[in-house]
Amino acid sequence: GVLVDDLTTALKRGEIAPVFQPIVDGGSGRVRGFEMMARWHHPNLGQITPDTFIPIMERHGLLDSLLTSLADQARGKLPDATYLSINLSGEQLTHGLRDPISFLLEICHRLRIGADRLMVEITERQALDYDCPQLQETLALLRHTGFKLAFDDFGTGYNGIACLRTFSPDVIKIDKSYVQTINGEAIQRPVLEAIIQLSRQMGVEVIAEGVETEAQRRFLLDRGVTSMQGYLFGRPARWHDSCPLPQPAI
Ligand code: G
Ligand code: G
Ligand code: NA
Ligand code: MN
Repeated sequence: GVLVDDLTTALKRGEIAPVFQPIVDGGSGRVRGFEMMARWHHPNLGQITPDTFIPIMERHGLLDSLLTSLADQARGKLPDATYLSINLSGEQLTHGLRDPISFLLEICHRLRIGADRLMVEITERQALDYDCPQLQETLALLRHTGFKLAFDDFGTGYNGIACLRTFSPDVIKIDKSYVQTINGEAIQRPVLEAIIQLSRQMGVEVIAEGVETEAQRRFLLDRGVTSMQGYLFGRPARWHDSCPLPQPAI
């Protein structure tokens, strides 16, 4: 198994690198932003998936160092007029970071972007503690500072609709399991439709995750969802200096 010492070493050696997946306007194909995700290339074991090492890093308070390292590696690379979306754990916001806002401003500084170009994704998968006044305050301050707040994996967690009211995020990212119902099992599709309608009524922007097919793209556009992310448009990829902007697949 992977040990925390391995992860500390991996961070020092720069073995954990960022990949970027485009978030596009599904109508025109224009790139609106990128989600940054961690990839660990272990010298002996090869690629290790985030599902393996992110929880360990979270338990040992290493996610802040991880984000700092990823930001340094991405410095100055974000194309003009696009935003960068990063993943933060609820744990980082409630217990890990002493001053989340200062930390995020420092991340922006490292990236060489303004706060208005940073989107912070918080997974809805783990229950957020609504009653935690400190979390409410932090999320409100986060938005007030100009960062965009997104709820990730929306529809998979425990909080659902209530957390929209409590935290009023700018964006929800509809989990790919719902997007996959578009050409697959019809049974969950009404939930997808309800999430789309509800977010429109609440003025929350929607990003559809895991868009893989033309049928899904059309279905979403027909319902006014334009922001899309998925293999149809581009996989998470390394961002070498020579690498041009990922081209839309449509
Ligand atoms: O990256 P996929 O390609 O496998 O991502 C798996 C999971 O790991 C996702 O839930 C994603 O949010 C999470 N993840 C990837 N990179 C990071 C990171 O840098 N920080 C945090 N907190 N989570 C990440
Ligand atoms: O939890 P989070 O939403 O941050 O993680 C997104 C995960 O979804 C990552 O592991 C990413 O590699 C994966 N992903 C991105 N686009 C697609 C897609 O079109 N299809 C599938 N199956 N997975 C995707
Ligand atoms: Na995410
Ligand atoms: Mn997600």
